[in-house]
Amino acid sequence: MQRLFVNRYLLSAAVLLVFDSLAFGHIRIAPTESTAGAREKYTMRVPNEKQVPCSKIEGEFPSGLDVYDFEFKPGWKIDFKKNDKGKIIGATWIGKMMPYEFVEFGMLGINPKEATDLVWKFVQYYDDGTKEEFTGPVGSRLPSPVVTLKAPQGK
Ligand SMILES: [Cu+2]
Repeated sequence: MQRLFVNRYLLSAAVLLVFDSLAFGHIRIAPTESTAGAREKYTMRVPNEKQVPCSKIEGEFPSGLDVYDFEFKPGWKIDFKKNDKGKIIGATWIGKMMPYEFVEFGMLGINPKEATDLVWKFVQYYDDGTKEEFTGPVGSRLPSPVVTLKAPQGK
């Protein structure tokens, strides 16, 4: 009986880990592959992973990516962050996402001309004062979303 309980516990912990890292967990960017120099629509998927509302997401965009337009989401306000040349380098989304909800935010961008990796950084803020920083390397607990840019075909 004891043994059965332990095994079940381990199994569900393992299942949770797999689901968190593959299916539902974490802020993600899609697509994960695109073409250097191309225009692309990126979608940021933000799940609420806690039992309290989430009300703010801060994003820092990959260097070289030119994000020029944002999807309108009712109930959410977007503050842009610009550098001293007026280029948008990040944004903050402010709204309300309840437990068991997720929100997707679209962005239009122009990829850099070099075939490189686009590394996004996000910080998700919860109403209990906690935050999750998706700024780690690939394979870490809270990884930065990465988009791989391929060279255009025929070049
Ligand atoms: Cu997660």
